[in-house]
Amino acid sequence: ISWFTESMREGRPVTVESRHHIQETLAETVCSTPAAVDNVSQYACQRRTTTENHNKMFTDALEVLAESSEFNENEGRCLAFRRAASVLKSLPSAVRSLGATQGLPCLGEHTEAVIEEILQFGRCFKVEEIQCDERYQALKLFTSVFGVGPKTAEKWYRRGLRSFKEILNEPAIQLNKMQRAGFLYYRDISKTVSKAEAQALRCIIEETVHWIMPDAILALTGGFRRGKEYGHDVDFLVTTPELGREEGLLLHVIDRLQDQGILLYCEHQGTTFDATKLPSCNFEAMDHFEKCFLIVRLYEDQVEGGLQRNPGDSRAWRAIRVDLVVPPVDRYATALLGWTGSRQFVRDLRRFARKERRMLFDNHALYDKTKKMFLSTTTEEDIFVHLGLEYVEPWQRNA
Ligand code: DCT
Ligand code: MG
Repeated sequence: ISWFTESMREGRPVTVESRHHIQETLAETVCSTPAAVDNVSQYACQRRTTTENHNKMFTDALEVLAESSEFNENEGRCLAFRRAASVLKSLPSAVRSLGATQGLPCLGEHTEAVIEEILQFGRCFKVEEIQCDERYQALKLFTSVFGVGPKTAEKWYRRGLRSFKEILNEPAIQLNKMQRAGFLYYRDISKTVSKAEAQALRCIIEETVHWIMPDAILALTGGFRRGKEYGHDVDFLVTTPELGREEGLLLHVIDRLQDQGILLYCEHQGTTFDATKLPSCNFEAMDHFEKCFLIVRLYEDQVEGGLQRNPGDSRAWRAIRVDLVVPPVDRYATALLGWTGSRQFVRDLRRFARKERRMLFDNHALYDKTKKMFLSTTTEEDIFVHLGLEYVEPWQRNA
């Protein structure tokens, strides 16, 4: 989402709070059902969202609508549905009547209509229509391949391609290395990764990193740090206690994984980090730290309780997607916060910083525009303190 479109969207008169106050008051007087929760913030970083989602029926539907908007390049709509879903995920109980949503932020008329329909019929017809749509189905299928984004998927769809078989049999299509790996290991990496599998990978990465540098710092990030049971990949942050000693470490780790014969795919990106640059306003842009996107072989006997298997699969291993990111140690806290996610939580941290505090925040730094200076951030807690926010534990960041 570009800074421009986000600002445009947020440019509407900011009487939101007063409107919500009126809506809440109305809800209390008009409806017999009390408002679900008082004072829910419009910012995910001011809400606590565990993995327990009491409103999955609604959020799943909104997720389909968000995804479909994304495929149609309607970023505003996509974000609006994602924000609404995120608010519902934070609620301590299931929404049982439309009255219970009164006063909640970020629920637009489309979302209200979806909730109403699901409450009444147990399903949303618009969502079902999208799920039956040929283009949606094709784009969803194509973007499920590692290395295939919405642009490539759209290009293939426009060529009239509808299945993997058609793509792989089309001589004019040149897959890049990442996409070739994506197809090659599709059955494994399109399957979720369990907590036990993530833990096993942590042991492998830890052993490898510490074999090279015994005092290196390693953290499991992403969804698993937030306490999720399943994920689509396993994300790690690696750094060294002394600034500068991280240089060359990642290439060494990659070599070592290669020597162990467990590296199935590797794309390494060198650092483009520039300490003088202000934090970026573009949330979608990838950060500048050195990193690698891997596909790693994980064996049955390395996982407590064994691997998750596809039916009829007799192999003793499966392939898993792993990301390793190497920030310099003085950027460790901002990188950790960014890579722990969730995307919606971090997106709102950045929006909150900009709009409420005149600060810029991204995976590299926190900058105060009023004081015209970078703020020192050694721990995640420091960042919350600078932003004047209550600390939110990783397991409460599942926005
Ligand atoms: N992230 C980031 N910059 C990117 C991509 C991701 O800062 N270019 C952050 C946002 C969330 C976190 O890193 C991990 O990303 P994912 O693995 O995509 O998300 P996840 O929450 O771990 O979800 P999943 O459980 O599906 O892996
Ligand atoms: Mg992840």
